[in-house]
Amino acid sequence: MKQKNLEMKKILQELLKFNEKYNISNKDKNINIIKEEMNKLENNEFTISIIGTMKAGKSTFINALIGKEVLPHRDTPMTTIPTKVSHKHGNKNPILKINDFNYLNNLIKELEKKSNPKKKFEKIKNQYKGNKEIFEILQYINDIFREAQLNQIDIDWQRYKQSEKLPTIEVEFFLLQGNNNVNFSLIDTPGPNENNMDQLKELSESYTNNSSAVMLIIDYTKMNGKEGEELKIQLKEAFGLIKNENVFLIVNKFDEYKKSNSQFKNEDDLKQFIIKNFLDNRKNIKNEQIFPISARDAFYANWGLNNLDKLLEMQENEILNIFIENIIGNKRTWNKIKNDISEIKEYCEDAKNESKFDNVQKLLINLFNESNDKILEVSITKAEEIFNKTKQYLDEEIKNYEKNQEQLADEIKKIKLEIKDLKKVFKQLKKNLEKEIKDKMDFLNNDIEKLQEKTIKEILKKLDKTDEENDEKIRWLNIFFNFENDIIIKKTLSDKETAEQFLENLKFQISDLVKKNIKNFDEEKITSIVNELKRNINDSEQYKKINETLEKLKDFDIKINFKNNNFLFDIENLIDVKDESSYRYVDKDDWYAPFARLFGSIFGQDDWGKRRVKEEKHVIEFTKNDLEELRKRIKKLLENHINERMKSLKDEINNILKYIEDEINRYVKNKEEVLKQKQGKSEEEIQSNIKNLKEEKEYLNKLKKRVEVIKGIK
Ligand SMILES: Nc1nc2c(ncn2[C@@H]2O[C@H](COP(=O)(O)OP(=O)(O)O)[C@@H](O)[C@H]2O)c(=O)[nH]1
Ligand SMILES: [Mg+2]
Repeated sequence: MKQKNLEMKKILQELLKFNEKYNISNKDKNINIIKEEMNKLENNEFTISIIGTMKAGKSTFINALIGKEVLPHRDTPMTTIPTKVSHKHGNKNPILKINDFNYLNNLIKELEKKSNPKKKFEKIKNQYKGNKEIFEILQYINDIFREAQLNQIDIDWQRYKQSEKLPTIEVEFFLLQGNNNVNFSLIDTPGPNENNMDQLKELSESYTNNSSAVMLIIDYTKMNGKEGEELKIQLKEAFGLIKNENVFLIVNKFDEYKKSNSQFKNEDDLKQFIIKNFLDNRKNIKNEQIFPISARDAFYANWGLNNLDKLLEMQENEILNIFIENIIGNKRTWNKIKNDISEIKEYCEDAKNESKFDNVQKLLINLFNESNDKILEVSITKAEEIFNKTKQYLDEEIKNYEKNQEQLADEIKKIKLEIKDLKKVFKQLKKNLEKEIKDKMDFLNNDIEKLQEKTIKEILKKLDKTDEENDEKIRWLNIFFNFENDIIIKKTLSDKETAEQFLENLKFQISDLVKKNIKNFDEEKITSIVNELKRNINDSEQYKKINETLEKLKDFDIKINFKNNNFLFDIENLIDVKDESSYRYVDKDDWYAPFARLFGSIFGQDDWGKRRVKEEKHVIEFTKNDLEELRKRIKKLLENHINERMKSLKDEINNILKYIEDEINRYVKNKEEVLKQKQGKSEEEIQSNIKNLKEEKEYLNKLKKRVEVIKGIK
């Protein structure tokens, strides 16, 4: 292999690695192309795809080029599977190699199983010799494929994407005699209308795409109307597959030009017509790439020239008849000249000239001479296309990763902000609640005095009622404002037990009153404060925000419960039963007693005629001082009670805050964990990915530069 080719093959090898490794667009196709190109470089293989509509004369054209009848033409059945024809130095007699015969034999086996009625098929060998055998076997292979399709047997068309799997005829091309430095091949592909199978179309496209050059055979007689439209599409497709300069248009059957009035003035007129009508004025297709020829006349003229000495003895046969008809003109002329070899030779040479086939032959020889460069050139073109795709892929991947990186930074920022926000919002909530509790407390403290007075009033009212039974009938209300003796209640009882009972009752009533008032206070004030607090928490912006983030708080019910605190209002030591004893003088019952009393009054002795009697009294007294003391005690009790309530309210609120804080902390911790991961691992990952891709791109650029060097060496 030449140095340049070797280097190019190495580059392709590297490009192949890229395409195997990454998801580059049309990856599979790229891989196939690279492998084909490597193959061609390795084997110095130059391939020309012959494409064209059915019956345009492809096979005839190939036969004419080779100078031998190696492909079935005339009215033989259509081609289904492409056939490769390779120039092989020294092979005068064509050899058909079926490299894929194992696969075909398996297909045959399946066909035998499926066919109904049972059919026996001949096995296929790996090699056949001579025109007759080759024609037969190619036809047979076509039959097999057709039958397989009819019997719904799956055909693995993909395998034929590797051109070495195609049936290959090896024969020495007349024009290339003696040359063996290039593996020069033509591929006869089925026309698009020869078989409707998409797979076949795909196959043909893949060959066209991988060829060093393409010769598109156009039927001169079918350039108008519906056929012309089809041709237009075909041309467009062909030019999409291969560089313009490597496409050659062969306008076949140009012998028909003379036979009828043509729409074209001359050849140039025809060429212009093609460029204008079929190629949308493609500027870079030159006149020189269009060849009006007659493949049939060229073939038979050559055949005649090659068989001049045998013609005399030749029995009448099909080929001779066609020769006579097309080259000589008719049987009559033939009969006149058939003994004059030089005359026949002249006819042949005239026909050959008129067929304009020389131009195509020159083209073939040129292509052959340039084939080494062309192989390299095509591989460079293909490589450049794939380079671009690969670069595009790498660029996009880098862009994606960079976008990822940006997104990640954004996300990190968001999380950090969220954490900060949440903490701030919570702090605000806490502060608000604390302030609110303090306000409520102040508010309640204001209530203490009112409650105290209210309670006192009620107690006094009660005392007043008690008073009604009092002997001394002290109207307390008057006294309240203008106390006489500072005594509000005074009850004197002679019986101790009754007195104590009275006092007990009084104590109970006062305590009960205080209790009742505190209970009411709890129910009205404290409950409403708790409810208000609850509402305020729920409605607060902060709570809503926290709730939104945590989700969890949704089902969290704010409960503020108070323990029932039992208390006894104690008025011991405030009012007591005081025991008093006194003496009284009562008249004696003695007979002298009245006299004694009389004398006593004269002498100023009160106790004469009387006796002293001791009397027990039990007094209950409630004074103004006692009232003050009671007021103080009530106040103290209220204060204690409210403090206790507020303390437990604070505790409850703190519990709530603690719960929220715990949830926030848990959430923040999770987020921080995520953050750590994102900041650490993923960022690192992305960065290393970007770095790798950039290195890959750099390497790709180096490879591309190596291609530039090869290009420069020419
Ligand atoms: N008039 C004329 N007929 C041709 C020429 N070349 C081929 N044909 C005829 O066109 C038909 C199809 O030829 P063939 O080579 O089998 O076409 P393919 O289907 O494209 O391979 C045959 O009958 C040929 O004899 C030509 O140059 N002039
Ligand atoms: Mg054909």
